[in-house]
Amino acid sequence: PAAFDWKDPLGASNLYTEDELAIAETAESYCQERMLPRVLDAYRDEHYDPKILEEMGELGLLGATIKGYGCAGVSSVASGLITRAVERVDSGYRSGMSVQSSLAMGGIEEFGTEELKERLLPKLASGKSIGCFGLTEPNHGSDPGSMETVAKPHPSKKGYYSLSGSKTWITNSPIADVLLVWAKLESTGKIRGFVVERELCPPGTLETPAIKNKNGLRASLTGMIQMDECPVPEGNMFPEVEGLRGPFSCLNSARYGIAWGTMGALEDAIARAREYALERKQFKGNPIAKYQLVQKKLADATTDAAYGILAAYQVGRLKDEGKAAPEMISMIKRQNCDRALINTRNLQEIFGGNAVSDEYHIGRHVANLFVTQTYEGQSDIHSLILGRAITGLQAFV
Ligand code: TGC
Ligand code: FAD
Repeated sequence: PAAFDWKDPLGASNLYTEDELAIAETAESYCQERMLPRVLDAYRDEHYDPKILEEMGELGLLGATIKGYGCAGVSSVASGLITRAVERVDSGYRSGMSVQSSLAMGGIEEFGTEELKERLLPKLASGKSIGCFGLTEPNHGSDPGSMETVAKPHPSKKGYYSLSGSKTWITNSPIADVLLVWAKLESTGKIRGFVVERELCPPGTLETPAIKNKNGLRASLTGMIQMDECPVPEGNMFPEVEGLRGPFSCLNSARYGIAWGTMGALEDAIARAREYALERKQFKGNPIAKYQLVQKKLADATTDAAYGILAAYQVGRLKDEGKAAPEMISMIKRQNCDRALINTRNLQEIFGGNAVSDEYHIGRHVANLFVTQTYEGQSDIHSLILGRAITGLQAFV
Protein backbone atom coordinates (compact mmCIF):
# COMPACT_ATOMS: atom_id res chain seq x y z
CA PRO A 1 0.00 0.00 0.00
CA ALA A 2 0.99 3.62 -0.50
CA ALA A 3 2.58 5.40 2.45
CA PHE A 4 0.50 7.84 4.50
CA ASP A 5 1.77 11.44 4.57
CA TRP A 6 0.36 13.39 7.53
CA LYS A 7 1.17 16.65 5.70
CA ASP A 8 -1.03 15.66 2.74
CA PRO A 9 -3.24 12.89 4.12
CA LEU A 10 -5.57 12.51 1.13
CA GLY A 11 -2.90 13.06 -1.52
CA ALA A 12 -4.27 16.38 -2.80
CA SER A 13 -0.89 17.19 -4.35
CA ASN A 14 -1.59 14.48 -6.96
CA LEU A 15 -4.37 16.69 -8.32
CA TYR A 16 -2.32 19.81 -9.07
CA THR A 17 -0.73 20.49 -12.47
CA GLU A 18 3.04 20.95 -12.86
CA ASP A 19 2.50 24.71 -13.20
CA GLU A 20 0.39 24.83 -10.05
CA LEU A 21 3.02 22.90 -8.09
CA ALA A 22 5.73 25.29 -9.29
CA ILE A 23 3.68 28.37 -8.32
CA ALA A 24 2.95 26.84 -4.90
CA GLU A 25 6.66 26.23 -4.37
CA THR A 26 7.56 29.83 -5.27
CA ALA A 27 4.92 31.13 -2.89
CA GLU A 28 5.85 28.75 -0.03
CA SER A 29 9.56 29.62 -0.29
CA TYR A 30 8.89 33.35 -0.31
CA CYS A 31 6.48 33.12 2.63
CA GLN A 32 8.69 30.92 4.79
CA GLU A 33 11.95 32.73 3.97
CA ARG A 34 10.82 36.36 3.80
CA MET A 35 7.50 36.71 5.61
CA LEU A 36 7.81 34.35 8.56
CA PRO A 37 10.90 36.08 10.02
CA ARG A 38 8.95 39.38 10.19
CA VAL A 39 5.66 38.24 11.60
CA LEU A 40 6.29 38.24 15.35
CA ASP A 41 7.54 41.83 15.41
CA ALA A 42 4.77 42.92 13.05
CA TYR A 43 2.14 41.32 15.27
CA ARG A 44 3.63 42.74 18.48
CA ASP A 45 3.92 46.26 17.09
CA GLU A 46 0.70 46.15 15.07
CA HIS A 47 2.74 47.02 12.02
CA TYR A 48 2.19 46.13 8.36
CA ASP A 49 5.12 46.53 6.00
CA PRO A 50 3.72 47.64 2.61
CA LYS A 51 6.93 46.34 0.99
CA ILE A 52 5.39 42.88 1.36
CA LEU A 53 2.95 43.73 -1.43
CA GLU A 54 5.78 44.99 -3.63
CA GLU A 55 7.74 41.79 -3.04
CA MET A 56 4.68 39.70 -3.87
CA GLY A 57 4.15 41.82 -6.97
CA GLU A 58 7.70 41.09 -8.14
CA LEU A 59 6.94 37.37 -7.90
CA GLY A 60 3.70 37.73 -9.88
CA LEU A 61 1.54 36.72 -6.90
CA LEU A 62 -0.92 39.67 -6.94
CA GLY A 63 -4.16 39.52 -8.91
CA ALA A 64 -2.71 36.26 -10.12
CA THR A 65 -5.83 34.93 -11.87
CA ILE A 66 -6.28 38.08 -13.97
CA LYS A 67 -5.26 37.70 -17.62
CA GLY A 68 -3.28 40.66 -19.01
CA TYR A 69 -2.60 44.04 -17.35
CA GLY A 70 0.69 42.79 -15.92
CA CYS A 71 -0.95 39.84 -14.10
CA ALA A 72 0.05 36.18 -14.27
CA GLY A 73 -3.26 34.64 -15.45
CA VAL A 74 -2.99 31.46 -13.37
CA SER A 75 -5.76 28.99 -12.47
CA SER A 76 -8.05 29.43 -9.46
CA VAL A 77 -6.38 26.40 -7.85
CA ALA A 78 -2.95 28.04 -8.25
CA SER A 79 -4.26 31.24 -6.66
CA GLY A 80 -5.67 29.14 -3.81
CA LEU A 81 -2.26 27.56 -3.28
CA ILE A 82 -0.68 31.05 -3.09
CA THR A 83 -3.28 32.11 -0.53
CA ARG A 84 -2.68 28.98 1.53
CA ALA A 85 1.09 29.62 1.54
CA VAL A 86 0.60 33.19 2.77
CA GLU A 87 -1.88 32.28 5.50
CA ARG A 88 0.39 29.46 6.69
CA VAL A 89 2.43 32.41 7.99
CA ASP A 90 -0.36 34.78 9.06
CA SER A 91 -4.02 35.47 8.23
CA GLY A 92 -3.31 39.21 8.32
CA TYR A 93 -0.70 38.95 5.57
CA ARG A 94 -3.24 36.96 3.55
CA SER A 95 -5.84 39.65 4.24
CA GLY A 96 -3.62 42.39 2.85
CA MET A 97 -3.09 40.29 -0.27
CA SER A 98 -6.75 39.20 -0.67
CA VAL A 99 -7.99 42.75 -0.53
CA GLN A 100 -5.42 43.87 -3.08
CA SER A 101 -5.95 40.90 -5.43
CA SER A 102 -9.51 39.66 -5.18
CA LEU A 103 -11.41 42.70 -4.00
CA ALA A 104 -9.71 45.82 -5.41
CA MET A 105 -8.06 44.38 -8.55
CA GLY A 106 -10.78 41.77 -9.07
CA GLY A 107 -13.51 44.43 -8.88
CA ILE A 108 -11.76 46.77 -11.32
CA GLU A 109 -11.05 43.89 -13.70
CA GLU A 110 -14.65 42.63 -13.66
CA PHE A 111 -16.54 45.91 -13.71
CA GLY A 112 -14.16 48.80 -14.51
CA THR A 113 -13.83 50.61 -17.84
CA GLU A 114 -10.91 49.69 -20.11
CA GLU A 115 -9.33 53.06 -19.21
CA LEU A 116 -9.42 52.22 -15.48
CA LYS A 117 -8.06 48.72 -16.04
CA GLU A 118 -5.15 49.87 -18.19
CA ARG A 119 -4.27 52.73 -15.89
CA LEU A 120 -4.66 51.07 -12.47
CA LEU A 121 -4.23 47.29 -12.74
CA PRO A 122 -0.52 47.15 -13.69
CA LYS A 123 0.40 49.44 -10.76
CA LEU A 124 -1.70 47.34 -8.39
CA ALA A 125 -0.18 44.12 -9.79
CA SER A 126 3.30 45.43 -9.01
CA GLY A 127 2.29 46.23 -5.42
CA LYS A 128 3.57 49.80 -5.89
CA SER A 129 0.00 51.02 -5.63
CA ILE A 130 -2.20 49.69 -2.80
CA GLY A 131 -5.91 48.93 -2.98
CA CYS A 132 -8.77 48.52 -0.52
CA PHE A 133 -12.48 47.64 -0.63
CA GLY A 134 -15.04 49.65 1.32
CA LEU A 135 -18.39 47.95 1.83
CA THR A 136 -18.95 47.70 5.62
CA GLU A 137 -20.24 50.75 7.49
CA PRO A 138 -20.44 51.50 11.21
CA ASN A 139 -24.19 50.72 11.24
CA HIS A 140 -24.31 48.08 8.47
CA GLY A 141 -22.04 45.03 8.41
CA SER A 142 -23.92 41.81 7.66
CA ASP A 143 -26.57 43.88 5.91
CA PRO A 144 -24.64 46.08 3.47
CA GLY A 145 -27.80 46.62 1.41
CA SER A 146 -28.86 49.22 4.01
CA MET A 147 -25.70 51.31 3.53
CA GLU A 148 -25.91 55.07 4.05
CA THR A 149 -22.93 56.27 1.99
CA VAL A 150 -24.27 58.37 -0.83
CA ALA A 151 -23.03 59.59 -4.22
CA LYS A 152 -24.44 62.55 -6.15
CA PRO A 153 -23.24 64.94 -8.84
CA HIS A 154 -20.52 67.14 -7.34
CA PRO A 155 -21.95 70.56 -6.46
CA SER A 156 -18.94 72.54 -7.79
CA LYS A 157 -16.76 70.17 -9.89
CA LYS A 158 -18.29 69.40 -13.28
CA GLY A 159 -17.80 65.79 -14.43
CA TYR A 160 -17.36 64.51 -10.90
CA TYR A 161 -19.47 62.67 -8.35
CA SER A 162 -19.32 63.66 -4.71
CA LEU A 163 -19.18 60.83 -2.12
CA SER A 164 -20.14 61.31 1.52
CA GLY A 165 -20.29 58.70 4.28
CA SER A 166 -18.19 56.36 6.43
CA LYS A 167 -16.85 52.88 5.94
CA THR A 168 -15.26 50.98 8.81
CA TRP A 169 -13.09 47.91 9.43
CA ILE A 170 -11.48 48.35 6.03
CA THR A 171 -8.30 46.32 5.46
CA ASN A 172 -5.43 48.40 3.94
CA SER A 173 -7.45 51.66 4.01
CA PRO A 174 -4.86 53.75 5.91
CA ILE A 175 -2.26 53.24 3.15
CA ALA A 176 -4.50 52.68 0.12
CA ASP A 177 -3.98 54.70 -3.06
CA VAL A 178 -7.00 53.17 -4.81
CA LEU A 179 -10.18 52.75 -2.73
CA LEU A 180 -13.04 50.77 -4.25
CA VAL A 181 -16.04 52.24 -2.42
CA TRP A 182 -19.66 51.10 -2.68
CA ALA A 183 -22.24 53.88 -2.33
CA LYS A 184 -25.90 54.52 -3.16
CA LEU A 185 -26.44 56.83 -6.10
CA GLU A 186 -28.81 59.46 -4.70
CA SER A 187 -30.88 59.76 -7.88
CA THR A 188 -31.75 56.03 -8.10
CA GLY A 189 -31.11 54.69 -4.58
CA LYS A 190 -29.08 51.87 -6.23
CA ILE A 191 -25.66 50.70 -5.02
CA ARG A 192 -22.80 51.54 -7.42
CA GLY A 193 -19.03 50.99 -7.32
CA PHE A 194 -16.67 54.00 -7.31
CA VAL A 195 -12.90 53.94 -7.67
CA VAL A 196 -11.68 56.69 -5.34
CA GLU A 197 -8.11 57.77 -6.11
CA ARG A 198 -6.47 59.31 -3.08
CA GLU A 199 -4.30 61.65 -5.12
CA LEU A 200 -7.41 63.29 -6.60
CA CYS A 201 -8.97 64.06 -3.20
CA PRO A 202 -8.43 67.58 -1.79
CA PRO A 203 -7.54 67.81 1.92
CA GLY A 204 -10.49 67.22 4.22
CA THR A 205 -12.55 65.25 1.70
CA LEU A 206 -11.00 61.82 2.43
CA GLU A 207 -9.65 60.57 5.77
CA THR A 208 -8.57 56.98 6.46
CA PRO A 209 -7.69 56.70 10.16
CA ALA A 210 -6.28 53.38 11.38
CA ILE A 211 -8.18 51.26 13.92
CA LYS A 212 -5.59 50.40 16.58
CA ASN A 213 -5.37 48.00 19.54
CA LYS A 214 -6.89 45.03 17.73
CA ASN A 215 -6.71 41.65 19.44
CA GLY A 216 -6.49 39.73 16.16
CA LEU A 217 -5.08 40.31 12.69
CA ARG A 218 -2.50 42.66 14.18
CA ALA A 219 -0.05 42.14 11.31
CA SER A 220 -2.52 43.70 8.86
CA LEU A 221 -3.67 47.31 8.69
CA THR A 222 -7.34 48.08 9.28
CA GLY A 223 -9.00 51.49 9.18
CA MET A 224 -11.96 53.63 8.29
CA ILE A 225 -12.81 55.54 5.11
CA GLN A 226 -14.43 58.89 5.92
CA MET A 227 -15.66 60.87 2.93
CA ASP A 228 -17.01 64.42 2.97
CA GLU A 229 -17.99 65.55 -0.53
CA CYS A 230 -15.08 63.52 -1.84
CA PRO A 231 -14.71 64.16 -5.61
CA VAL A 232 -14.62 61.12 -7.90
CA PRO A 233 -14.42 61.46 -11.72
CA GLU A 234 -17.59 60.21 -13.47
CA GLY A 235 -15.46 57.71 -15.42
CA ASN A 236 -14.46 56.09 -12.11
CA MET A 237 -17.97 54.79 -11.47
CA PHE A 238 -18.43 51.21 -12.69
CA PRO A 239 -20.67 51.74 -15.71
CA GLU A 240 -22.78 48.60 -15.82
CA VAL A 241 -23.19 46.94 -12.45
CA GLU A 242 -25.94 48.03 -10.04
CA GLY A 243 -27.04 46.68 -6.66
CA LEU A 244 -25.33 44.17 -4.37
CA ARG A 245 -24.34 41.95 -7.29
CA GLY A 246 -21.31 44.24 -7.72
CA PRO A 247 -19.67 43.85 -4.29
CA PHE A 248 -20.84 40.24 -3.88
CA SER A 249 -19.24 39.20 -7.18
CA CYS A 250 -15.89 40.47 -5.85
CA LEU A 251 -16.56 38.68 -2.56
CA ASN A 252 -17.04 35.35 -4.34
CA SER A 253 -13.34 35.31 -5.24
CA ALA A 254 -12.14 36.59 -1.88
CA ARG A 255 -14.28 34.09 0.06
CA TYR A 256 -12.97 31.29 -2.14
CA GLY A 257 -9.42 32.41 -1.28
CA ILE A 258 -10.17 32.42 2.46
CA ALA A 259 -11.31 28.80 2.21
CA TRP A 260 -7.81 27.87 1.02
CA GLY A 261 -6.00 30.33 3.28
CA THR A 262 -7.49 29.13 6.56
CA MET A 263 -6.37 25.60 5.70
CA GLY A 264 -2.80 26.94 5.52
CA ALA A 265 -3.12 28.42 9.01
CA LEU A 266 -4.57 25.13 10.29
CA GLU A 267 -1.78 23.11 8.66
CA ASP A 268 0.81 25.32 10.32
CA ALA A 269 -0.90 24.80 13.67
CA ILE A 270 -0.90 21.00 13.12
CA ALA A 271 2.81 20.92 12.22
CA ARG A 272 3.74 23.01 15.26
CA ALA A 273 1.51 21.04 17.65
CA ARG A 274 2.86 17.70 16.37
CA GLU A 275 6.45 18.80 16.79
CA TYR A 276 5.77 20.15 20.27
CA ALA A 277 3.91 16.99 21.33
CA LEU A 278 6.80 14.79 20.17
CA GLU A 279 9.34 16.82 22.14
CA ARG A 280 7.45 17.60 25.34
CA LYS A 281 7.66 14.79 27.92
CA GLN A 282 5.33 14.31 30.89
CA PHE A 283 4.74 11.24 33.13
CA LYS A 284 7.59 8.68 33.12
CA GLY A 285 9.44 10.43 30.27
CA ASN A 286 6.77 9.81 27.66
CA PRO A 287 6.29 12.38 24.88
CA ILE A 288 2.78 13.78 25.25
CA ALA A 289 2.26 12.71 21.58
CA LYS A 290 1.97 9.17 22.99
CA TYR A 291 -1.25 9.99 24.85
CA GLN A 292 -4.56 9.18 23.19
CA LEU A 293 -6.27 12.49 23.93
CA VAL A 294 -3.42 14.39 22.29
CA GLN A 295 -3.48 12.07 19.29
CA LYS A 296 -7.23 12.62 18.87
CA LYS A 297 -6.71 16.38 18.62
CA LEU A 298 -4.11 15.84 15.90
CA ALA A 299 -6.29 13.29 14.08
CA ASP A 300 -9.33 15.62 14.10
CA ALA A 301 -7.35 18.62 12.88
CA THR A 302 -5.50 16.69 10.16
CA THR A 303 -8.75 15.18 8.87
CA ASP A 304 -10.49 18.56 8.71
CA ALA A 305 -7.52 20.14 6.92
CA ALA A 306 -7.40 17.34 4.34
CA TYR A 307 -11.17 17.51 3.70
CA GLY A 308 -11.11 21.30 3.55
CA ILE A 309 -8.39 21.33 0.92
CA LEU A 310 -10.17 18.82 -1.31
CA ALA A 311 -13.39 20.85 -1.10
CA ALA A 312 -11.59 24.09 -1.95
CA TYR A 313 -9.82 22.33 -4.82
CA GLN A 314 -13.12 21.08 -6.25
CA VAL A 315 -14.73 24.53 -6.12
CA GLY A 316 -11.60 26.04 -7.70
CA ARG A 317 -11.80 23.70 -10.69
CA LEU A 318 -15.55 24.38 -11.07
CA LYS A 319 -14.90 28.14 -10.82
CA ASP A 320 -12.59 28.02 -13.83
CA GLU A 321 -15.24 26.05 -15.76
CA GLY A 322 -17.89 28.65 -14.85
CA LYS A 323 -19.76 26.07 -12.75
CA ALA A 324 -19.23 27.38 -9.19
CA ALA A 325 -22.47 28.56 -7.57
CA PRO A 326 -22.03 31.29 -4.90
CA GLU A 327 -23.55 28.90 -2.34
CA MET A 328 -20.68 26.45 -2.93
CA ILE A 329 -18.33 29.25 -1.96
CA SER A 330 -20.44 30.03 1.13
CA MET A 331 -20.19 26.35 2.06
CA ILE A 332 -16.38 26.13 1.87
CA LYS A 333 -15.84 29.59 3.39
CA ARG A 334 -18.01 28.73 6.39
CA GLN A 335 -16.78 25.18 6.89
CA ASN A 336 -13.07 25.87 6.47
CA CYS A 337 -13.08 28.98 8.69
CA ASP A 338 -15.08 27.21 11.40
CA ARG A 339 -12.99 24.04 11.33
CA ALA A 340 -9.73 26.00 11.28
CA LEU A 341 -10.82 28.03 14.32
CA ILE A 342 -12.14 25.06 16.32
CA ASN A 343 -9.15 22.84 15.59
CA THR A 344 -6.46 25.45 16.26
CA ARG A 345 -8.24 26.24 19.51
CA ASN A 346 -8.04 22.52 20.45
CA LEU A 347 -4.42 22.19 19.32
CA GLN A 348 -3.54 25.21 21.46
CA GLU A 349 -4.13 23.02 24.53
CA ILE A 350 -1.25 20.74 23.52
CA PHE A 351 1.20 23.58 24.23
CA GLY A 352 0.10 23.92 27.86
CA GLY A 353 1.32 27.16 29.42
CA ASN A 354 3.69 27.76 26.53
CA ALA A 355 0.66 28.46 24.34
CA VAL A 356 0.53 31.83 26.08
CA SER A 357 3.94 32.81 24.66
CA ASP A 358 3.67 34.30 21.19
CA GLU A 359 6.90 32.55 20.20
CA TYR A 360 4.90 29.34 19.77
CA HIS A 361 2.68 31.07 17.13
CA ILE A 362 -0.43 29.09 18.05
CA GLY A 363 -2.24 31.86 19.96
CA ARG A 364 -1.76 34.21 17.00
CA HIS A 365 -3.44 31.75 14.65
CA VAL A 366 -6.39 31.30 17.05
CA ALA A 367 -6.91 35.07 17.41
CA ASN A 368 -6.61 35.59 13.64
CA LEU A 369 -8.98 32.77 12.75
CA PHE A 370 -11.76 34.35 14.80
CA VAL A 371 -11.54 37.28 12.38
CA THR A 372 -11.59 35.09 9.29
CA GLN A 373 -14.80 33.50 10.59
CA THR A 374 -16.29 36.99 10.98
CA TYR A 375 -15.36 38.96 7.88
CA GLU A 376 -16.58 38.37 4.34
CA GLY A 377 -19.84 37.10 5.82
CA GLN A 378 -19.87 35.80 9.38
CA SER A 379 -20.35 32.01 9.53
CA ASP A 380 -23.96 32.24 10.68
CA ILE A 381 -24.71 34.51 7.71
CA HIS A 382 -23.31 31.82 5.40
CA SER A 383 -25.52 29.28 7.23
CA LEU A 384 -28.50 31.43 6.27
CA ILE A 385 -27.32 31.75 2.66
CA LEU A 386 -27.14 27.93 2.54
CA GLY A 387 -30.44 27.56 4.39
CA ARG A 388 -32.10 29.82 1.83
CA ALA A 389 -30.70 27.76 -1.03
CA ILE A 390 -31.81 24.49 0.59
CA THR A 391 -35.34 25.54 1.57
CA GLY A 392 -36.16 28.43 -0.75
CA LEU A 393 -37.05 30.50 2.33
CA GLN A 394 -34.90 33.43 3.49
CA ALA A 395 -34.31 33.82 7.21
CA PHE A 396 -32.32 37.07 7.32
CA VAL A 397 -35.22 39.37 8.15
P1 TGC B 1 -29.76 39.30 -1.75
O1 TGC B 1 -31.19 39.56 -2.02
O2 TGC B 1 -29.32 37.97 -1.30
O3 TGC B 1 -28.92 39.69 -3.06
C1 TGC B 1 -28.96 41.01 -3.59
C2 TGC B 1 -28.38 40.96 -5.00
O4 TGC B 1 -27.04 40.48 -4.97
C3 TGC B 1 -26.93 39.27 -5.76
N1 TGC B 1 -26.04 38.36 -5.06
C4 TGC B 1 -24.90 37.90 -5.57
N2 TGC B 1 -24.31 38.09 -6.75
C5 TGC B 1 -23.13 37.49 -6.97
N3 TGC B 1 -22.53 36.70 -6.04
C6 TGC B 1 -23.10 36.48 -4.84
N4 TGC B 1 -22.48 35.74 -3.91
C7 TGC B 1 -24.34 37.09 -4.55
N5 TGC B 1 -25.16 37.10 -3.47
C8 TGC B 1 -26.20 37.87 -3.80
C9 TGC B 1 -28.34 38.74 -5.83
O5 TGC B 1 -28.51 37.91 -6.97
C10 TGC B 1 -29.14 40.02 -5.93
O6 TGC B 1 -28.98 40.51 -7.25
P2 TGC B 1 -30.14 41.38 -7.95
O7 TGC B 1 -29.56 41.73 -9.28
O8 TGC B 1 -31.34 40.49 -7.99
O9 TGC B 1 -30.34 42.58 -7.06
O10 TGC B 1 -29.26 40.44 -0.75
P3 TGC B 1 -29.54 40.60 0.76
O11 TGC B 1 -29.46 42.05 1.07
O12 TGC B 1 -30.74 39.82 1.19
O13 TGC B 1 -28.20 39.89 1.29
C11 TGC B 1 -28.19 39.20 2.40
C12 TGC B 1 -26.80 38.58 2.65
C13 TGC B 1 -26.77 38.23 4.10
C14 TGC B 1 -26.67 37.34 1.82
C15 TGC B 1 -25.64 39.48 2.29
O14 TGC B 1 -25.91 40.77 2.56
C16 TGC B 1 -24.30 39.06 2.86
O15 TGC B 1 -23.59 38.20 2.29
N6 TGC B 1 -23.82 39.68 3.96
C17 TGC B 1 -22.46 39.52 4.43
C18 TGC B 1 -21.71 40.81 4.21
C19 TGC B 1 -20.30 40.59 3.81
O16 TGC B 1 -19.89 39.54 3.36
N7 TGC B 1 -19.50 41.64 3.92
C20 TGC B 1 -18.14 41.56 3.51
C21 TGC B 1 -17.45 42.90 3.57
S1 TGC B 1 -15.88 42.88 2.74
C22 TGC B 1 -14.85 42.11 3.82
O17 TGC B 1 -15.22 41.64 4.84
C23 TGC B 1 -13.44 42.05 3.41
S2 TGC B 1 -12.38 41.39 4.60
C24 TGC B 1 -11.11 41.05 3.57
C25 TGC B 1 -9.87 40.62 4.21
O18 TGC B 1 -9.30 41.39 5.01
O19 TGC B 1 -9.42 39.50 3.85
P1 FAD C 1 -22.99 42.46 12.55
O1 FAD C 1 -23.57 42.51 11.20
O2 FAD C 1 -23.43 43.47 13.54
O3 FAD C 1 -23.23 41.00 13.15
C1 FAD C 1 -23.01 40.69 14.54
C2 FAD C 1 -23.49 39.26 14.79
O4 FAD C 1 -24.88 39.16 14.50
C3 FAD C 1 -22.80 38.23 13.89
O5 FAD C 1 -22.52 37.06 14.61
C4 FAD C 1 -23.84 37.95 12.80
O6 FAD C 1 -23.72 36.65 12.25
C5 FAD C 1 -25.12 38.09 13.59
N1 FAD C 1 -26.24 38.43 12.72
C6 FAD C 1 -26.45 39.58 12.01
N2 FAD C 1 -27.58 39.50 11.31
C7 FAD C 1 -28.11 38.29 11.55
C8 FAD C 1 -29.29 37.61 11.11
N3 FAD C 1 -30.15 38.16 10.23
N4 FAD C 1 -29.51 36.37 11.58
C9 FAD C 1 -28.65 35.77 12.44
N5 FAD C 1 -27.53 36.35 12.90
C10 FAD C 1 -27.27 37.60 12.45
N6 FAD C 1 -15.34 45.05 5.51
C11 FAD C 1 -15.11 45.62 4.28
O7 FAD C 1 -16.02 46.12 3.64
N7 FAD C 1 -13.85 45.66 3.77
C12 FAD C 1 -12.77 45.17 4.43
O8 FAD C 1 -11.64 45.22 3.93
C13 FAD C 1 -12.98 44.58 5.73
N8 FAD C 1 -11.92 44.13 6.45
C14 FAD C 1 -12.13 43.72 7.75
C15 FAD C 1 -11.02 43.46 8.57
C16 FAD C 1 -11.21 43.11 9.91
C17 FAD C 1 -10.02 42.91 10.81
C18 FAD C 1 -12.53 42.98 10.43
C19 FAD C 1 -12.76 42.59 11.86
C20 FAD C 1 -13.61 43.23 9.63
C21 FAD C 1 -13.43 43.63 8.29
N9 FAD C 1 -14.52 43.99 7.48
C22 FAD C 1 -14.31 44.54 6.23
C23 FAD C 1 -15.88 44.03 8.03
C24 FAD C 1 -16.55 42.65 8.09
O9 FAD C 1 -16.93 42.24 6.82
C25 FAD C 1 -17.75 42.75 9.06
O10 FAD C 1 -17.24 42.86 10.35
C26 FAD C 1 -18.68 41.56 8.92
O11 FAD C 1 -19.34 41.55 7.67
C27 FAD C 1 -19.74 41.51 10.04
O12 FAD C 1 -20.38 42.73 10.18
P2 FAD C 1 -20.49 43.44 11.62
O13 FAD C 1 -19.12 43.45 12.22
O14 FAD C 1 -21.16 44.76 11.43
O15 FAD C 1 -21.37 42.48 12.47
